[in-house]
Amino acid sequence: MDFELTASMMCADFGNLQKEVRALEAAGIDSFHIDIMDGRYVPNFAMSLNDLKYIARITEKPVDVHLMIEHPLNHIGLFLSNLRQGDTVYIHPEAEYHPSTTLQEIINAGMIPGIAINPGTSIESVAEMLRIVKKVLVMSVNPGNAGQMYLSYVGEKIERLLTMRKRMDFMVYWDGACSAEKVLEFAPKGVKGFVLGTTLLFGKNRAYGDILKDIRCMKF
Ligand code: S6P
Ligand code: MG
Repeated sequence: MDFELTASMMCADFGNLQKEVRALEAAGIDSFHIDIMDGRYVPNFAMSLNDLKYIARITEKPVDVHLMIEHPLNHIGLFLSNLRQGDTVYIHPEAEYHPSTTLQEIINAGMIPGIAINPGTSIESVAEMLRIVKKVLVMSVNPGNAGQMYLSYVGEKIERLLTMRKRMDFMVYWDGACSAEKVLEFAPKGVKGFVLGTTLLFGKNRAYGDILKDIRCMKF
């Protein structure tokens, strides 16, 4: 089964960030997910520009930046200038007056454009953007915090996006409360990647390599 596993770095041990990155690389993680927050668009701060710079500098793996900030266009250059071609930037369309302009900036810089859609955001409200982006990050929890409960009404939206994807050129990614059961159910349906946080990867007292191996070896 071909799917990607991404580490949600806001859940990592910040006292040992370099060690965490190395351990996840050795465990076979596909990429690093960086949750940037401004305390306004979401009621939390989590990670910021310096965390992104540090992780992007010490790893060769792709980085995906999840911008949970108001008006990302105002600061997009700061983020883009610290990424490599092929890294991903997700914006939340409702945080921007002209999200298509911001997405175009991301494309012009050679990065992969993505939108993150909240549990309460309908597909209809982002329909045109599905023609611009390469990735759709479906939030299965409300944005802002790790360790929340899966919101089951999001499942139907994911199924609809997976059907639409066949006619368009985007891939669907999962963010929030991702368990092994969700990977088992949704990878075969076509979800391309899963962001792993406290539900499955961090704080488990198990080696990251064993956890990732168990996920990849499940009987799909
Ligand atoms: C939430 C953020 C996510 C979380 C991740 C945590 O605002 O975008 O990336 O960090 O979902 O995973 P978990 O398993 O703790 O919910
Ligand atoms: Mg995220």
